Amino acid sequence: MTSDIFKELKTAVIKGKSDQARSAAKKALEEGIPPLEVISEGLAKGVREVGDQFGEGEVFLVELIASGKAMKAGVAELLPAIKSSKKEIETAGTVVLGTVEGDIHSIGKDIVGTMLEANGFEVINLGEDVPASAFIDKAKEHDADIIGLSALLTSSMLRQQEIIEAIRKSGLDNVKIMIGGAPTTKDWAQEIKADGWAGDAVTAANLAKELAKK
Ligand code: B12
Repeated sequence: MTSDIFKELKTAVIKGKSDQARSAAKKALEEGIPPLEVISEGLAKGVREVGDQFGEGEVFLVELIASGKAMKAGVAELLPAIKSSKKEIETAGTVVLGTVEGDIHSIGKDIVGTMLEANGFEVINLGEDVPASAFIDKAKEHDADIIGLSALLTSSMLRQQEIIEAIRKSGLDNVKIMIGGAPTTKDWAQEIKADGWAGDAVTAANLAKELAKK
């Protein structure tokens, strides 16, 4: 049953069991569940629960790390399936994507990157802890249409603001900037003068399509 597999995925992440997360993700795909649903209804529910428990001081960092690894292992099993759902043949544009300086969270950003690729974008994924200069240099080098800034820490949200200011001053006049990450909001995006915000990977791909057209 679908609810059983979602429970299995969630439990694997909560317990920090990478092998179980991987095999449950594989099983879910074999059962025909769309990969993004496997993430949102299974793996992500587990990692959020552990994140909340960590925030409340109920679990330690070592458990958060194990859950992060299990989430990443499960997602890695699903990314090829997301990518192969590629809808458009012509390139929709180029996106330079990264998690901002001071922040090493990668999972959500990588899901967004894969979803963008599935929607015809060329994605230059700069990884994590990325300074303003790297976003600017790579966007110039690849003549990017969009820069995507991910932040999962409240402290690194401020880096998003600084990086946007640096991009605006760099002469990259036509590049659009989109931001995301769990603590960010549409209001925050407006406040720091980003061109757009999205709360999940599907919305991020739709937003990117709109921004690339402008
Ligand atoms: C897994 C995890 C980790 C893993 C990360 C593994 C990895 N490779 O990414 C590890 C264990 C390494 C980790 C480390 C830390 N973490 Co942590 N972590 C989490 C956790 C539990 C889940 C994050 C996640 O992967 N979510 C699942 C994905 C799918 O969701 P997402 O990231 O939100 O992404 C989606 C959207 O936001 C959006 N999106 C994301 N990026 C982008 C970008 C763009 C451009 C767009 C448009 C959209 C978009 O689309 C994505 C897909 O749907 C969160 C809790 C939470 N609720 O977020 C804490 C959390 C973010 N971590 C926290 C903390 C404190 C830390 C540490 C500082 C702990 C420590 N003491 O060392 C360190 C960070 C060190 C650093 N300098 O960065 C706090 C932050 C608190 C705060 N107020 O800032 C949280 C909220 C936990 C908590 N409740 O306390 N963490």
